[in-house]
Amino acid sequence: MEFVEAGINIAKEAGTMLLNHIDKPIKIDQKESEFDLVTEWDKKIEEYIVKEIKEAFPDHIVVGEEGFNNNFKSVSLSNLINENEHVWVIDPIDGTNNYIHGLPGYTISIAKFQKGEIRAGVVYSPDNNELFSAEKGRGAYLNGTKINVSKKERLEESIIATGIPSNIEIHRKNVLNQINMIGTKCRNIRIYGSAALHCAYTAAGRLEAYWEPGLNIWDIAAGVLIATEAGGMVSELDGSPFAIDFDTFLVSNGGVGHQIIRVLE
Ligand code: LIP
Repeated sequence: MEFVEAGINIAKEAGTMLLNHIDKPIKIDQKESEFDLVTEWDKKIEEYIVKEIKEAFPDHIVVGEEGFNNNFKSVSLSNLINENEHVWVIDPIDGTNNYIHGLPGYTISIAKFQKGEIRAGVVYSPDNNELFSAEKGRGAYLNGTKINVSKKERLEESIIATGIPSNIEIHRKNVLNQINMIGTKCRNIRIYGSAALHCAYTAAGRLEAYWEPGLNIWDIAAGVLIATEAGGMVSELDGSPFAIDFDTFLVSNGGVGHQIIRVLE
């Protein structure tokens, strides 16, 4: 309980900081390419979250998208997460492009692992004050009310989300081909621009599934727990089990996920 509560309080405060600056000029830098951006607020929010976690739990390890503990050198990220008792994995702004463009749908994502297992997860969407949370074995919640994945079983009645990766050569081309295959079989496709939000919306039964290749663990760790605690299923796109060093990612309400795997085979 103390981990999810800490995550909720930190995410809410971070969300308020983001809302207070959304209409002000912000400094933007490139990461790998001009399609892959980071703002001063990604860095400031990460610093804030790391400081709060370290103050509350001084012996815990924190890994953040924007670089905190993010140069794994000799130890891979999955080893780091699997071999340590307490590891937090955070994305200060998932959906940075939405934040830069003044669009809704950016989120703060905070996950707490214990020896490689995701035990607590929080995804906060500040612009509409929606907070999704879960603790292992205790269900998933939206603003304190229990949520469940949808019961739809046919692609034809399903809204499926995907994401457009910043890596053009491999991942973006794959997704565009996959949209061709899935998009002709489902009710419609959505792209909100935040992996964490897509997982949370699947957990809440708003989407039937979400897939994307080329993500990082900080994009989806909290969302994975929230979705599975809501009754959802996570795997790779070929149906193989989800692991911390995953390559492709699929979260669904279960039934629709199996159909997506078959369509993409
Ligand atoms: C982004 C995602 C987005 C996805 C991009 C990227 P960032 O994360 O959540 O949905 O399509 O591949 O990873 O960079 O905004 O934290």
